Amino acid sequence: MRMEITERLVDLRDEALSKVASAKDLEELESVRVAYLGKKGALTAVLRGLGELPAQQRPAVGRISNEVREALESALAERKQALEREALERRIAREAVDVTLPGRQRVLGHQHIIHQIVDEIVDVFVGLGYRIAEGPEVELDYYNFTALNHPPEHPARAATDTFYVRDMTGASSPDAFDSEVLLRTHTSPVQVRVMEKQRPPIYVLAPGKVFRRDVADPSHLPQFTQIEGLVVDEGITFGDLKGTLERFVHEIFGPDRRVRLRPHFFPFTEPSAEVDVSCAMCGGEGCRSCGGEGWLEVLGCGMVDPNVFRYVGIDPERYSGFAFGMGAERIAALKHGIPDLRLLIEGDMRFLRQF
Ligand code: 2U9
Repeated sequence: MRMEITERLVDLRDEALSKVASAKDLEELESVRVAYLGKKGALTAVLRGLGELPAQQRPAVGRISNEVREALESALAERKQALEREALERRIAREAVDVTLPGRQRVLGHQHIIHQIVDEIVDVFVGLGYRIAEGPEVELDYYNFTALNHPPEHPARAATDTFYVRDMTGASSPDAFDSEVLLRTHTSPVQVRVMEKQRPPIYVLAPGKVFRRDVADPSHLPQFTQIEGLVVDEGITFGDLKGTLERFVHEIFGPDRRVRLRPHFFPFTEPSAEVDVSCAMCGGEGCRSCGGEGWLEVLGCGMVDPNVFRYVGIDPERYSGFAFGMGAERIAALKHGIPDLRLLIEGDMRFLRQF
């Protein structure tokens, strides 16, 4: 009986120790522990049976039992430690950061080409002492047309050319016409508002969005960015206007470009002119890039019409002034050789990231 139980204990020990040694992870190790030392474990069952042994055999068998249990417990503890260390090493290897690797390149964003050109132009005029003025994009007919000397039947007022927000036509009041609400078609109303509030000398630049009922094509956009300038002071002449525009052209397009003025008509200026800059490709000879003309149209300008001064209560006998206007998209297109204004607003990064 004693031999039998001793052999059984030794067999159990060998079997358990080999299972401990081959346990692949902590979970498997725990099931080995439960299988031998748990409440219903094989070794526990043997130890429970000790009480049935004859009294003189108990000490010797008890000692062997304890040795087997201790051997198993210490093998379990040792294997547990080894498995935990392996798990930790695997985790460290998995989470390791190679600080010698080069950093990931981040794509840097940049200002849109339209805003770049607006900033460049603003800088030129701020350098000449102008202030920047802003006003509402949703305007009254009075500021957009009437105070700018547009007669009631002027074609630009037509609903086919201008976006009307609230149509007051047919309202009973005699000045209902002037209170129509529209999307401004130029930034000129900004300068009208400046002149209403401020006495000369006035040197302002008004950049901002404007809206016209045009279908987009290579040279037109229904919404674009206008930059207008206005100077009102004593003794301002057409020569001041020409000198200012030459300075602008040389700063934006380069000192070698020449400037030419052609007579034109605008309701708010008299005399008025369109301004051309000599073609960068042929220098004025005429080539394919300027359509054989030698010149490219960049902006419009003129001396402020005395009627405009009367609307805002500035004395045209004492003061004179000049004004000019340009489309920022058109300036950007001329400067960078962009063949179609629509490219500027389509948001195609393959195009935009070039600037
Ligand atoms: C006030 C008085 C006069 C602004 C002016 C132009 C000439 C002009 C066009 C250029 C291309 C519009 O963007 S465009 O289509 N503008 O040619 N603008 S003079 O004259 C003013 C402005 C405000 C009080």
